[in-house]
Amino acid sequence: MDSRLGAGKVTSEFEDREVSVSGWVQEIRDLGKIVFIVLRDATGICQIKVLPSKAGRELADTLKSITQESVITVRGRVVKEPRARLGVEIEASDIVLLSRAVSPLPYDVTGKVGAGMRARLENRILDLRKPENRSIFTLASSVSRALREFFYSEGFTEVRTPRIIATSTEGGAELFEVNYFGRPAYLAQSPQLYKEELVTVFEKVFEIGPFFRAEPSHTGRHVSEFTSVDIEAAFMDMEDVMKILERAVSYVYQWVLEKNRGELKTLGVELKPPKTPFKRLTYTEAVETLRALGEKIEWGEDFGTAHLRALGKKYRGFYFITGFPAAVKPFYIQPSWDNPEISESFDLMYQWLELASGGTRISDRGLLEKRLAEKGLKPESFREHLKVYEYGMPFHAGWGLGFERLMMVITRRTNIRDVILFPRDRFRLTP
Ligand code: AMO
Repeated sequence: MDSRLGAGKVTSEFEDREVSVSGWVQEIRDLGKIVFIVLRDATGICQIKVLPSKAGRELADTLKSITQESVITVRGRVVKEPRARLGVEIEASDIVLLSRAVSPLPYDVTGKVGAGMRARLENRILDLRKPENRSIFTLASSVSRALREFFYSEGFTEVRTPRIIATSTEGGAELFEVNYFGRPAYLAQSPQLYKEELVTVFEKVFEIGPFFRAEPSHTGRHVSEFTSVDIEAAFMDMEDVMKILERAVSYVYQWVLEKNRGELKTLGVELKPPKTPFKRLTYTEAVETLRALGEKIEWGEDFGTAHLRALGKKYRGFYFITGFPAAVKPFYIQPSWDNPEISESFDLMYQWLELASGGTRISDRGLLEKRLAEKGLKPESFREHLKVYEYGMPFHAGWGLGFERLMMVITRRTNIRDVILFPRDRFRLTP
């Protein structure tokens, strides 16, 4: 049994009691007659007081070896101290130094010395100990739990699809090749084809997991390894799954507003639940808006960063862009029935940031083969997938939401690396 008391739990409730706390030394101040230690663990911080005159020789020696970020166990009595944050502190009778940290540390954990992204990532494990960074990832854990709860409440089954695959789904250029026992294989860019196949078994599936893109662009919103939140549902079309996406986002906001007030406060974020339904705008309307704003764009072009920035200035909050040209969407998206130039597709945006994309899928094998050929892909490479269309394929739809992009919106961070524990990009493979 762990008999430790959490540092953040040391309150007046424990006054006059003997307690034991373990954690990291955030700060140590030696004032001669008195030594103060700020001790931190996962639950928060507490103040420790040591009076060297009262302490024995052994404790006095231990004190001398304690450095910032060392791990210690403190035993002592909780006493009233109006100047301490929680109105009490621990008067230590015994301290055990469990693990001594180097001094000086290569990185300032207190945040008193500012650090750029590069220095932060080079020292990521120390950087993550800062309260605001811990809060980001406590929130991320809460958001992934909220998403799971939401999907279960809507009758979805969680699935796990392969990360090592034989053919590309989202475009060949962004594929990482791996040597698979001497033959080429790839890291999955998304669970796309598998999740579509699985609707023939479970009808409604979701997956939250890492996917890989050999992103050549070095931006604040692209990384080589990201987390995708995917759904796919049989007997649904794009409108149906857009509504699910709205509900999912609202559910997450409500969840964190209820459960993560402390983290939001640490991050200085005032979160307001988004209003639903989200605004819907067609691709054609977006092009017209961009032209009216003086941007150059031809109908049929995909949006570049400048276009997205311009749209983001005009449309605040969450909104959908629907009906993209079939040419800019992947082969599995259903072309519109009344105009095959456009497709049954959508992106969910937050200002200028694309958060998710999805659509109604092609459920007819002949059309899927035709679209593959039109995209310059070999139907032969998709033999396994095409086979499934012979075994009873209902109409279906789904989407993929970038988990980290949603976290950027919730935490108001503009660099995706802020919301990834150990980000991977073109220039970063460690730590
Ligand atoms: P798409 O390629 O648009 O669609 O990806 C879905 C969402 O995933 C996020 N995302 C990324 N996040 C960080 N770094 C990256 N390199 C990166 N690439 C993508 C974005 C994006 O909106 N299979 C389809 C989805 C579907 O139709 O169900 C797909 O992968 O937030």
